[in-house]
Order: sequence, then C-alpha cells, then structure tokens
Amino acid sequence: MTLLCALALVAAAVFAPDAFANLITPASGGSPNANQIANLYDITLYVAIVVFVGVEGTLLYTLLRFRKRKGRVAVQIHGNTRLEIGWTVGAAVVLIALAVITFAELHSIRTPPVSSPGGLSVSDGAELTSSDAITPPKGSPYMTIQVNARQFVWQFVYLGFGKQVDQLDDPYTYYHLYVPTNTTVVLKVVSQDVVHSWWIPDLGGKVQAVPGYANWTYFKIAKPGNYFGQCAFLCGEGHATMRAEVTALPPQQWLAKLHALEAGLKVGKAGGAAGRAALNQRTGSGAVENP
Ligand SMILES: [Cu+2]
Repeated sequence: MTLLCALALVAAAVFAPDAFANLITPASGGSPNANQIANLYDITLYVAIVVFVGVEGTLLYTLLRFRKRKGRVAVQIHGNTRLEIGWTVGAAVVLIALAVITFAELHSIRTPPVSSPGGLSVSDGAELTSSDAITPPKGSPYMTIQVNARQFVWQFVYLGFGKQVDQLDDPYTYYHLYVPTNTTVVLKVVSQDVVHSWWIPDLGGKVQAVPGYANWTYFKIAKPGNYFGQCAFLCGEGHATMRAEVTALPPQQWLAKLHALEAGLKVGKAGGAAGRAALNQRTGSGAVENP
C-alpha cells in the first residue's frame, strides 16, 4: 500500500501538467489561478486513477483466479488484521497527502500575483488602492473592475479609470470586458437583482454574484486574445443569454480603447442632457415631469 501511495504521488507529479488538458479536467491556460486549479485537479485525478486501477485490478484478479470450480472448497477466513490496518492507514495517508498539497496550493490560488513586466503601469492610469478585499503584493499596479450582474447582462465598470485620467465618470461596457495584458486585474463581483455566477473557465473558478455583497476574484492574462464565459447559475428566463467575453489587449491598445469608450460615453451623456433640456422646455399638454 505504501508502494501504491508512492506510485500515485510520482504519477501525479509526472503527468499533472498537460495530459488530458481541458478534456476531463478544468479549462485553463488564460490566467495563473486557472492553471493552478487545473494542476490541483490533475494531481487528485491521477492519485484517484492509481487507486481505482489498484482496487479494481485486485478485485478482477481475485474473481478470476479464485472462481468457483468443481471440487473446490472455499477456505473460511475471518479477517486479516494486518491487511485491514494496512488499507486503513494507506487510505489515510493518501487523504492526508492530498489535503497537504491542496492547502499548500490554496494560498497562491487565492492571492493575486504581481503584474508582469510589460503590463499597465501606474502612470498609465492603473489603480493603486488598498481598500479592496484582495490585493496583489504591495506596490504592484493593478486594475480593479466591478462586475455587475443583472437580469440578463454583465456590466463592467472600470473603477477609478475616469477619475484618474480625465475627471469623467468611470467608463463601463456590457458583455465585453476589456483588460490590459500582463496586468493583475482584480474583479469586484456584485449583483443588482438575483444571484448570478461569474465564470470564464480559462481564467479561473466561478464566483457568485450575490445582491448586497461583494465577492472578489482576479486574473492576469499573458496572451492577448478573447476568453469566453457564461453565467453559471440559473438566474431566470434570460439566463442562457448571459454570456461574457473578456478581451485582453496590450496596455497601449487597451488605453486607446478605454479612451474611445469614454469619448463615446461623453457624447451619449451630452445627447441625453440635451434631450432632457428640450423636454424641460415643453409646456402645456406636451410637458414631461422630471425627464
Ligand atoms: Cu445570470
């Protein structure tokens, strides 16, 4: 049994990184936390495979080797103390090993890493605050984006961006989340109505969006590209349409995108204000109260 455990751990260490990637194991590849979750899953999976093959193999061998035959009389044995203690201790050792590995990995899965070289810098408008529930190690620039779930769309508010860059309100987008590459992006996940679940499989685990609470997660994307996801919690009749797409752009392109967004919002706001002013002018039967 000790040999079996050792084999299991060696197999886990050897095969964990890429075998079966994304087939029967969690999606990953977009962000370090997603990769670590997938690694942890792989380790557990390989240990489980070794145990499964060992147990089922022994069972099959015994069934065939000692099957009923004419003239054979079964020996009546009453328990084998050494064997029973052996498999109890063996199972406990496997469990303890998995628990130790899991807890050892958990800290780095939960804690945002520092931004990589080439990421957004503070002078570019990255936010540096300490009020968030989770933050990367001190001094590393990072973005905080509020993910606001509602029936039935995701809204992304680029917190602090407007105020730091040109005193406009924070820009926002729907469905599409734009982020700079190599930059730690902390997500503040909230909900406006019912419980939703934020989930971009390549970028990490699910995070529930609960009305009245803020839950936190993060990702850091090295490669520019698109990462797709879907609300993972049945939240109403429009649940199926609640998809999301994260687009990672090199920092300079990302900044240009956000500035264009801000300019668009400014035009939209001015149009809205003009429309309200026009409505305010109306008198008589065409008057509108508090447009
Ligand atoms: Cu939803």
